[in-house]
Amino acid sequence: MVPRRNAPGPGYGANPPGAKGTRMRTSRRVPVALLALSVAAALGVGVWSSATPVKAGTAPVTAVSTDFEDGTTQNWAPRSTDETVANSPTVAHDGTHSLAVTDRTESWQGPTLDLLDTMELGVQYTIAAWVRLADGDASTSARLSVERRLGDAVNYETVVGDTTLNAGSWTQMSGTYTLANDVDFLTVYVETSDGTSSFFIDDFTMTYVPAIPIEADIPALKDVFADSFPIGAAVGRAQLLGEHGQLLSKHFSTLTAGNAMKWDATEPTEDAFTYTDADAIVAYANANDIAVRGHTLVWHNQTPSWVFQDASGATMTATEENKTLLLSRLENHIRNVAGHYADDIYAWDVVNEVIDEGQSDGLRRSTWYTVTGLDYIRTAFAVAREVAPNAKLYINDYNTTVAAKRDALYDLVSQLKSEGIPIDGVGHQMHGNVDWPSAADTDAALTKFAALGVEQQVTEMDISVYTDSTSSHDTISADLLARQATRYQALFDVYAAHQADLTSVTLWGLADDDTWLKTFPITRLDLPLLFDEQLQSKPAYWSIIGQPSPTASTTASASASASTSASASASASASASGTTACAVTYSVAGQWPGGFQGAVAIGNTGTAAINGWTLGWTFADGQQIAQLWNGGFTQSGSTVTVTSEAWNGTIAAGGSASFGFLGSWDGTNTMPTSFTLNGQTCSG
Ligand code: 9MR
Repeated sequence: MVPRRNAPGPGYGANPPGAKGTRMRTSRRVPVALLALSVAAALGVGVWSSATPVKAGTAPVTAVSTDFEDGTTQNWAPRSTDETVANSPTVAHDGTHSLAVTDRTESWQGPTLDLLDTMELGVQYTIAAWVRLADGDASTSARLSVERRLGDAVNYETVVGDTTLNAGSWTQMSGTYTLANDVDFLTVYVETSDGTSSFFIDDFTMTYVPAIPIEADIPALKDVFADSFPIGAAVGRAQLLGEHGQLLSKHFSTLTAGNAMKWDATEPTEDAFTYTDADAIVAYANANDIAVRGHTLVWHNQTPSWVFQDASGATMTATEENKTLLLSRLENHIRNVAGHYADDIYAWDVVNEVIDEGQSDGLRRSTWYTVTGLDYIRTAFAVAREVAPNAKLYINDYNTTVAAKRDALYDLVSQLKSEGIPIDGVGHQMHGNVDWPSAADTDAALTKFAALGVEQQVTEMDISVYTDSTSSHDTISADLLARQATRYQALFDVYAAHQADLTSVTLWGLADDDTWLKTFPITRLDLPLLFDEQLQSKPAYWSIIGQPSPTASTTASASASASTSASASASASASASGTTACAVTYSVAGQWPGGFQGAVAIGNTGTAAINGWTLGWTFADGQQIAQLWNGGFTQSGSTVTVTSEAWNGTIAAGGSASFGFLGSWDGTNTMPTSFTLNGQTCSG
């Protein structure tokens, strides 16, 4: 695949390392925990999955660590009966031992570790290992993957793509993985890309950062934009689980399957259709009243190679016979996939990225085009309309803010519409960055297509923090996040001005913990979405809903309460001057040796709104709060004072506000039962 770029912006084109390949998908079986979470999400109820660790916080927790210093293989085993896996004192990354794999006869052979009882569903793990070739072996590359099975269905998922190993030195391989499918077999393994060199691994770790609950009290995006357009996110199965699922159902009224409906996922081999992940996503959407965009029926990427092979297995050339074969495969694919989801999908990206403004006719020279001309587009729309008559049919592309690109797309859509091809809408992907595109160019794109009488959608929006393809930061500064917020706001202002033409705006991802921009155009830290890696709201979120980001006010309220903490806490515990109508629910959401997570809801049982709140209580057993969300807090001795944030200070009569925290305990963890609200005892 040839990376391409004709304009500023992050750019993309090739499959990034770690992308899911054309592997077989499992048959569908929704685990009980997932069903429980879906139902809970549908009800808007926060629950802890039994499969999810109940701890929360920001420090990584080690789930597995093997350093081989005890002289054993620490449960690592060979993948086959050929190779030998043994503890070795020959070399070590740290200490004196490592694990050696020798006698390999195939490149896929290597050391493997059973994770079935260790890895939890829906938790994002960082998996890392140090790998080294035997002395004297020529440089080669290795990759680290997960093999998961359910019954007879086997999947191989790359966690760390091909990584060069140099003779005589250790290389760290590190990547993230979230188990999103039910399994009855689960292992991690290391193999080489080719060849059969012996190699060593050492200091393998599998860690995770415990989830923080989502912010339950911040405005839901789907409510904020209810009068403008549905708002969506692109997701995979991992985004349906736990806190991710809660975030998705709280904020979004439409979703797109980021990969699960593409050709490589739905028809990996000819006429064998698999919908495991896509069906799970659609079921979640239906259970949570979220509309589904279909993405995508025809693309030049993520299409298995068999599609473009002629009857003899050779790559297709432009002959009449091949054109007939390719169009019949296309028709069969769309008949099945769009037909399968005829009642579930309200809009399909029928064709994706067919424009190349560098060509004199503006048409991408994909195999689709070179073998069939424009007929693949005509066929795709005609068949989609026939089998999914209720779906809006879209042509989707990136860089429509670039004049030459949008003009080429406009000309194509005009021509096809004049031929009677059923194109209902134009999708603007809107992959941008902190400086690009401008509001003026975005306005020009939406204005141009309004004149064509088609619907429009923003289909894949994200805002990279980088403006080039080479920079890389270890941390992203607050300034950069503020610049990102400004860009988001500028573009959403344009969308709002065009809301009559726009039938949805979709972000290309749910939160910064999972975005294609972490591996494209290079592997680097990128944070392009509205929610951060812990699923908490970013300045970009606050900018598009038109409210000040509480990041600043959190600090302000924390320092303000710090300066008054002595008197505030005294009044909370000792000098409550009366009673006020409120009911506080305090619960321990999870507890483990030394730590716990608390959840507090303040109910206003009076008849007037509470405008700004300060809640106080006293811990009986020396518990200490370490971190608190949806409020500012101080703790003086055993007395705790929590103050509202800008966005959750008002509690309407009959309404409630809630916050959560992480704390430490020792011996006993008695829950407080009496509280003060704004200096008065909570009663009622
Ligand atoms: O988000 C998708 C990513 O996980 C895949 O690895 C990638 C590879 O083709 O495709 C990504 O989604 C693309 C979308 O389907 C079409 N427009 C560009 C998106 C980002 O590459």
